[in-house]
Amino acid sequence: MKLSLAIQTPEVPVPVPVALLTGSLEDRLAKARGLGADGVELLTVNPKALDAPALRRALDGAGLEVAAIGSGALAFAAGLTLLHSDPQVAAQAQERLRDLIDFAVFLRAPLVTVGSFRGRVASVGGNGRALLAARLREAADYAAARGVRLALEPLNRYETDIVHTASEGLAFVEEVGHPALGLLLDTYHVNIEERSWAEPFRRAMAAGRLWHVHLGDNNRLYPGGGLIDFAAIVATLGEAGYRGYLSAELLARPDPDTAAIETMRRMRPLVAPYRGQ
Ligand code: LER
Ligand code: MN
Repeated sequence: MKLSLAIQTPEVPVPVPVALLTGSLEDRLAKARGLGADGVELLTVNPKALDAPALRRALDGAGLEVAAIGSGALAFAAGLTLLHSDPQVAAQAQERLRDLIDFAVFLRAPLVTVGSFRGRVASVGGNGRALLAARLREAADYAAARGVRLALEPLNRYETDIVHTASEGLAFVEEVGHPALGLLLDTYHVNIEERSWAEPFRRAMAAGRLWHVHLGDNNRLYPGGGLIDFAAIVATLGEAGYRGYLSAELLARPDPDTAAIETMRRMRPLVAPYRGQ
C-alpha cells in the first residue's frame, strides 16, 4: 500500500478545501516527499493551461508518482459536471474529462477520479442515470485506449443523488459494463453511508474494482482527528490484498501543512507492514 497527498495544481483559481500543503508547487512536492509520501493526487481544472513537461520534471525530481488525477475541483472551482442541466456545459465537462485523461497519460497516473464531478441526476430529469452511464462509458473507452482507468466514487447523500455506497457503485459499474471503470472509496463518505467498515472494502476488492482510496476522518479532518479506526481499515484492505494508494483528500485544517503532517504521522506506521507489496 502506498500513501499520497492531494494537492491542487497552480491553474486552479481558488483554494480547494481538501487540498493539502502550502508553497510553490516545487515546495509542496518537496514537503510531500519529505513526509514520506509515495505520490500525490493532483486536483486540477485545466491541464492545458499548465506546463505539463515542467510538472513532470518536478515530480521526477521529487521522486513522486501521480497516484491519481482528481476531478473534484472541476465541479467546485469551474462549475463543470457531467450531469449539468445545461447540455453545453455538460459537453464541456465531458471534453474536460478527456483533457484530464490525457494529463494522466502524460504524468503516468493510473486513473482519473469521478466524484462530485458527476453532478446530480435531479439536474437533468428522468434519464440522468442512463445519461451518466453513457458519458462514463464513452470516457472509459477514451481512457482505456490510452491505458488509463476511471474510478467512480460513492459520495454521501448531501453531495450527490446517485451512487452513495460501494454496493450501489458496483451495481452502476456493472450497468456501465466497461473494464476501465472501477471504484474509489473515501473513508469520509463510507462513514456516512455504509453499515459496516469492512464489507464495502471487501466487496469492492472481491469484485476486482477497488482501484483507489481517499482518506479523511468522520469530520473530514486528518486520520486521528476524529473517530474512524484507520488501523482496522488498513488491516481489512491488507487482508483483502489491496496494494493501491491511500490518498489523503481531507480538510486543510488546522492548516494545509499540519493536516498533511498529521496524516502521514498516523498513516505511515499503519501501512508499514504492507510496504512493497
Ligand atoms: C467530495 O466530497 C470528494 O470526496 C471528492 O473526492 C469528490 O470529487
Ligand atoms: Mn473523496
